[in-house]
Amino acid sequence: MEHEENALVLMQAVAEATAKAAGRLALSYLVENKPLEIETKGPQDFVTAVDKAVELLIRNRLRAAFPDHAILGEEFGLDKDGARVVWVLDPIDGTSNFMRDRPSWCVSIGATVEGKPVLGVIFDPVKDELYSAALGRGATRNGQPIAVNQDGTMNKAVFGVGFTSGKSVTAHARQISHILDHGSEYRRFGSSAMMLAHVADGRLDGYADARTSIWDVIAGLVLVREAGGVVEDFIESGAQSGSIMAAAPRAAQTASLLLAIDRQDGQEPRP
Ligand code: 2AM
Ligand code: CA
Repeated sequence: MEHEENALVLMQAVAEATAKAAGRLALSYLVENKPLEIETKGPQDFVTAVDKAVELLIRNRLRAAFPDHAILGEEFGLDKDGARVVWVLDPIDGTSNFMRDRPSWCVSIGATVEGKPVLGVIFDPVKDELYSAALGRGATRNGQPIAVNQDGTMNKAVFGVGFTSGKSVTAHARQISHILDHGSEYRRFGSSAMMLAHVADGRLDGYADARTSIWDVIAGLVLVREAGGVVEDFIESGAQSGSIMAAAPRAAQTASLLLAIDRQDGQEPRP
């Protein structure tokens, strides 16, 4: 038991240092105006040479520190089957923002032990903010404890919402109508991990997204849970993608409803 805890503390320290190094590498491309070599993966879905370089940096560091662990990354996939510990990372979440030099992109590093999410580290290089959480150990931003927003007043609440090409535009419009009809506001950052980090520290009240990939959300989900929030996700089912919500307890019902609206594909359910 103590050994497990020590192992988690070590993993968290390595993940924090690695996320910072990775984020600073990515930021250096913007600061030094280096070519990004943008490729298109699909509609509104991009990858740059920086995503790949940053993922390689992270993989090399994690492999050196934990040779027995597996690594699953957005750009280079899973390196081995059957490991008890699997690192799950997105080198740049919010690539579309990154390549336009807009804020709201980050490095996201999470880990599962026997399929259960235990660790979440997100680094926002633009704001120089490091978010970190480990199962049962709370959540921090730049070393200070963070918590979800306790104010449940709907006409003060701000929800993050996600939309990915291929999902129902009608359902998305209904989600936004539902938020505005109840006096709340919405934001769409273009980075799932950043929105989750901002739910964890109370800057947002909740977040709902009908289609996410595990590397977009695992770290943020651990952060929100450890910051006292409520989450619904697909990760312990073993799936690599699905819908998620994460919210302060008093905003959780609305965030759940936003997913229900999407499931009904445009037919808003009765509250
Ligand atoms: P990315 O920047 O790593 O591509 C933006 O809508 C959010 O959705 C980002 O977190 C983005 O991650 C992610 N995203 C983009 N395309 C996606 C897809 N096809 N499936 C799931 N998530 C996607
Ligand atoms: Ca990415």
